[in-house]
Amino acid sequence: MSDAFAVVPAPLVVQPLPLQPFVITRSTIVVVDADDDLMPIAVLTADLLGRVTGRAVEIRYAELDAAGVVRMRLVEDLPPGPETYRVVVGAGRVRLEARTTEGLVHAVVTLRQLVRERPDGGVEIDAVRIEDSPRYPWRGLSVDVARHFVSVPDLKVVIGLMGHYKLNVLHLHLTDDQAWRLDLPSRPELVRRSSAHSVDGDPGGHYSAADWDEILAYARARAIRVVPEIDVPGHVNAALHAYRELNPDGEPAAEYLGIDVGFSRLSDDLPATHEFLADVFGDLADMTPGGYLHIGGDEVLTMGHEEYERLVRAASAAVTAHGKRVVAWQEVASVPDLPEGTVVQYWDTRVDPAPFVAAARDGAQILLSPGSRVYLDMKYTPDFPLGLQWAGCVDLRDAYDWEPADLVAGLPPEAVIGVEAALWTETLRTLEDLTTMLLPRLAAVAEVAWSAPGRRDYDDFAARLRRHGRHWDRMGLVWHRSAQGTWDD
Ligand code: TNX
Repeated sequence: MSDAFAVVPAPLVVQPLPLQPFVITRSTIVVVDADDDLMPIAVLTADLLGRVTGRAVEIRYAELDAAGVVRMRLVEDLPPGPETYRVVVGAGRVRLEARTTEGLVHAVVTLRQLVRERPDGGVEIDAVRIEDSPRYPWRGLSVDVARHFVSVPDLKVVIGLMGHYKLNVLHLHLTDDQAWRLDLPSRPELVRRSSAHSVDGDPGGHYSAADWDEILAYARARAIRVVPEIDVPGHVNAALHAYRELNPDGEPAAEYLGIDVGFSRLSDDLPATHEFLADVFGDLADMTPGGYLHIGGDEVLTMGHEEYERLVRAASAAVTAHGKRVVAWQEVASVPDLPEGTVVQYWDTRVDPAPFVAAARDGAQILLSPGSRVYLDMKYTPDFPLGLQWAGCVDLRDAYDWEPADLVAGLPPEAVIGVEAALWTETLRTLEDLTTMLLPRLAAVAEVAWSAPGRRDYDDFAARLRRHGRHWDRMGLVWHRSAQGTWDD
């Protein structure tokens, strides 16, 4: 694929057409069927074209199919798949078509990546027909807003980047030893006592119910679902600090702002623990339109296995009681009889995957987040100023050059529901830090999750990504010019 069609992730079919480019001018308009669900997408499109041309672009309803029109509509004559879409550019028209609004959002994103600025300052799109559909239905990014708080405006930048690379699941790690970041009506002390700080005493914060709705709406407009995580039964010091009755001695735990893991825990034999689990997952279910809640389950180093099993069961039951499905880190694979449809998230490539493979054979769905590939909090290179290194260094090519179906020996490929990158924030304080770690690697993970193996080639990817570097610069984003990429000077 040439740089002219620098779409990332690589679409299934890109067919250049022998027609004149579509030139975006003052008279370009967006035309859409009179359908309430389509209007937000039409607005997104008009906004995008407006930014490119520097003037407002009009939206009109249906009827006309004239020249200079970007026409978007829902259609049925597409290959199967809920996210399938088609973009056809040529003969003075652009057609964006999909079966669902999610598909249409993908079409708009692809269109945006196709827009080229000519040397004379004009803006055009080369004639092309693109038909596209993702490999995996779950293409995620997990963001740790507990270790360092991420404000709503900063989170929107991250969500915007996710949308630009067709990622569709934002997993928010909302609680940990250091802090609790979402206000829950039944447990007001959580954010009141445990959200003021971040790691090292840096400033903290939390999301109010109104902030939460804003995040959900911003994500939904970009075809992104939110999967919130409350991490139990370990990583709970913030809760033990806020509610004294969760501690066996009845004394509130001290605030913790370091970056050690594995020391805090709930106690199965305290009745308060079970009330707490029912309350927090009940509130979370009420506040979350999506079908999944993440219960954590990772790195509980101070508890016997039986107690761990009982607490994972209790948390899972609190989730399923509200009609939601459970997501949990790979450690829960050791718990027998997980609820039907549980998603188990693989992360630690250092441990024996046998229990994990067994859980998959038993029907669990598998989400792949191998630390050595998609932990975007790992350093790019040993001397990189930000990030950790426990899973090794992850440079651009490491994030790109792996095959999900071959990652874990013995894992049935059909059990894999998708791929999720993770951004832990022990060392990340600012939006610039976040974007430095995300870009360019997020684009690599997105292509692994979206594009079929036969469509993936590192050199081709790196060539396409060059144009994305220009785009990030234009957006004023701080990013890392990995030595493994090819960038403008
Ligand atoms: C492991 S991944 C953790 C997190 C850390 C991360 C740092 C996982 C389930 N647990 O608590 O933040 O490593 O890379």
